[in-house]
Amino acid sequence: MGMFAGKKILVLGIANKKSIAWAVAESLKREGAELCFTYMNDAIEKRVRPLAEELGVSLVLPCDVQDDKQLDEMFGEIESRWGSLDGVVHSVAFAEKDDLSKRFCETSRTGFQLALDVSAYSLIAVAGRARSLMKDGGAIVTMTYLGAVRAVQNYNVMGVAKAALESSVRYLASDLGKENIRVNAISAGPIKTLAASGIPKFRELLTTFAERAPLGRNTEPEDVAKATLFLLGPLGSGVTGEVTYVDCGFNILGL
Ligand code: NAD
Ligand code: 0WE
Repeated sequence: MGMFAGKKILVLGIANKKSIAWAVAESLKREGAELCFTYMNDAIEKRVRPLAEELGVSLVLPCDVQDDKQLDEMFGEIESRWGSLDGVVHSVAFAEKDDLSKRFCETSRTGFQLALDVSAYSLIAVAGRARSLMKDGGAIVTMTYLGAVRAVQNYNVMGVAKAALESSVRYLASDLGKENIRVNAISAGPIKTLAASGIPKFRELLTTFAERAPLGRNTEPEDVAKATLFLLGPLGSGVTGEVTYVDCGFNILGL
């Protein structure tokens, strides 16, 4: 029997097979979980439906996290189809592309609002709704990056959004603990996904990272998936409000 047999898990943030959320979904399925996938628009729906089919996932719902109505409808649908929920994987982030290459001091008000809305507020919006379906308690895991706590060149407003996300993890953990709902984040090392495409010098970043990281290699989506299953499942029962680094040790280094 798998570690997630009979567990109902909502996965937000699959765009394609390179997505971190896809590696997490594959691992959850292997451990017997029942899954729900979401997509933000028609273009992503075209990619996500075949992936859901491949894993035998029949619950695939629209959800642009900037839209309260879509969030309400998605959780309404989960309630009528499943009646309860055990876990959420939140693997969503977005900022204006220009804001990840311009000078940070040129970040616009609207660019700031977009990045924080999609990448940080969405966790609060999701947790607030998932809560009422987690009748036997539950767990929520989100994805963050070192740029939340260090000034990483070009990460800019996304770093500010991830700082807000990591802080929200602590406040949500503090608030939802009484309902036996745990909330944690994984801080992953850089991985070549859709969200990394078009980032200036991302290849160089990966090369330098593998040279310097204590484990001498880059982070793989499977590394992140394993730690997500730990935090989401019974092995993580005593862990909440944490940011767990899954980055081959990169974050521990000084110069
Ligand atoms: P990805 O592009 O595969 O996933 C990002 C997802 O966010 C996509 O599925 C996209 O559809 C979704 N999304 C964007 N705007 C949305 C909206 N308004 N509503 C709903 N969904 C929306 O890339 P990824 O690298 O797998 O990113 C997943 C998470 O991991 C992100 O939070 C990212 O910040 C984080 N992360 C990535 C890396 C990396 O190097 N790739 C490292 C650390 C953390
Ligand atoms: O969180 C991320 C990426 C988030 C992201 C990526 C994009 C690219 C396409 C958010 N919004 C957009 N908008 C787009 O239009 N990562 C952790 C990956 C990443 O992005 C970087 C990094 C790393 C690592 C940007 C600059 C420097 C390092």
